[in-house]
Amino acid sequence: LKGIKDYYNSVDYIVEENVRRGLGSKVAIYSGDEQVTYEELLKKINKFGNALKDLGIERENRILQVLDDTPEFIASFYGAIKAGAVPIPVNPSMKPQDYEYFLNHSRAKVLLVEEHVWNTIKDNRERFIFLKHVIVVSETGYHKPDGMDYVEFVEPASTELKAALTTSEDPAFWLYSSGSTGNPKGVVHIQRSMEMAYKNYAKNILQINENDRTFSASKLYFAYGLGNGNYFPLSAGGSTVLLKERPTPELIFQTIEKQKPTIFFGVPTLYGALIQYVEKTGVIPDLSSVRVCVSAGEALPAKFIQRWKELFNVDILDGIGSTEALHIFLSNQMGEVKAGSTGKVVPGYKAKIVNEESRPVGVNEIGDLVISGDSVSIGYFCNLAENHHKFHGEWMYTGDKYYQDEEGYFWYCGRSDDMLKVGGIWVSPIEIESTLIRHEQVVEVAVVEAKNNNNLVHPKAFIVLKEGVEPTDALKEELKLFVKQTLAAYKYPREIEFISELPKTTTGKVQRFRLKQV
Ligand code: 3SK
Repeated sequence: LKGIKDYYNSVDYIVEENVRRGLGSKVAIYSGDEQVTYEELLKKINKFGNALKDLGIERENRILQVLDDTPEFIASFYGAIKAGAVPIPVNPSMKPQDYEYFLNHSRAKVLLVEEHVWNTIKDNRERFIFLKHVIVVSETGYHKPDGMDYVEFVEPASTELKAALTTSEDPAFWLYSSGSTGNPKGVVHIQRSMEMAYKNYAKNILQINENDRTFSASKLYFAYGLGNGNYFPLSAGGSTVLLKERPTPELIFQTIEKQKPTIFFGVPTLYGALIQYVEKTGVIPDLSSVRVCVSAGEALPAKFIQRWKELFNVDILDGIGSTEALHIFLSNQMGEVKAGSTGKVVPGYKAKIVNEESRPVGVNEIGDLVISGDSVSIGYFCNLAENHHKFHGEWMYTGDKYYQDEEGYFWYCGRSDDMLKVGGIWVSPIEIESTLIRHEQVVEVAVVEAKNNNNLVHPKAFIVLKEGVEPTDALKEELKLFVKQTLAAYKYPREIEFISELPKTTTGKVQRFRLKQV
């Protein structure tokens, strides 16, 4: 056919290939007491894709997916992609006005939504100006005129579906990137992105294979969780363990002991909470099934890596990725962990650190991290200004400040806009934070820029203390001294404020911009 080159649909690579190579009866998804084999998953995918087509949905039409981590999430995500439509998974714990933004900004024609979320937004339906159909996922069945029940929607559809004639560069799905300021941006990913992120990171770094069973505490709507708990294990012919509920330490340990995953994925705050939970209860859960753990989202304090190893005898590989890159592009590697660093470039990506003139900086010099690779987004939907800012030819500005040491390891110094210039010298808030976090009374800390009476910049630390510790002035002085003894004196926090918790995004990143306004 003229106009169609290198026909490719990602569902073929990620799911169908497993059935072709004889893994049809293998369990692909463990979800509570439910198990879904590859054959069953493919049927569910085909039914959802056909049901969308029966509804009149055409290729490139967008579907907003507001779902918990369940087999329906995975089946509808791939069903839409196979039919040529474009699913957009978003967080099911947002506020009603956020869904209005996602629906209107994406022009989604279909909303696929958990009943508990739909109940909070259905009264505003006339404000969703492009929305045509609502499909509700409900435990008891949804029988109201304002939406179709998911089970009844897919029930009459055929289990056979021929994939849409997409190419490797057709849009496959979007994710919304929250960023630290401004409205969320619609990050467009193409059909080949998932295969590329899988090969680059999951195969090269995690050496994932069909014997692996992954468990991600980070949810599937998040780029990190989407790889960890969906297209990584499925592309490998392995299995995924899904947790529908909010991942508390107790539930996470119970799930690991019950479902016996081989790879566990979390974020730094969660590892901190899991360690605290074990120290508080005095019970060490059985993590012997887990061969490797992964952390991303923000820099993992070295003390968490050491403590985790003491408790469970397993390494945590720290890396950094982004919604725009789809997954991790810098990472520590097995047997080569430099605690506190973000490791080296993941094979398949290129990375460099540049100055304000976009020229590479020298060893140990801080600059902007830019990367390039085949899983990187083709751009933000309808956002020329941000596209110009972010994407320069093959290179993408990550917005992170880094330096690279003599051995090629990358060291995170904060977001480009979080860096402080104290007395004309760049200071990384992360460096001060990772010093303070080593103090035994400190649980969490965030450092931001503050100004003195002369409008001069200095570091200010917001600190969450261990339960029961008195927040005294004497302790503030002790903490200042603690930093002065470890770092160059100009880096110590001139101000300290004790706080009960740090403001965070829904994916667990500290929102330093909110602390700057305090
Ligand atoms: O925040 C990260 O480090 C990350 C990692 C993998 C995929 C997506 C993100 C945002």
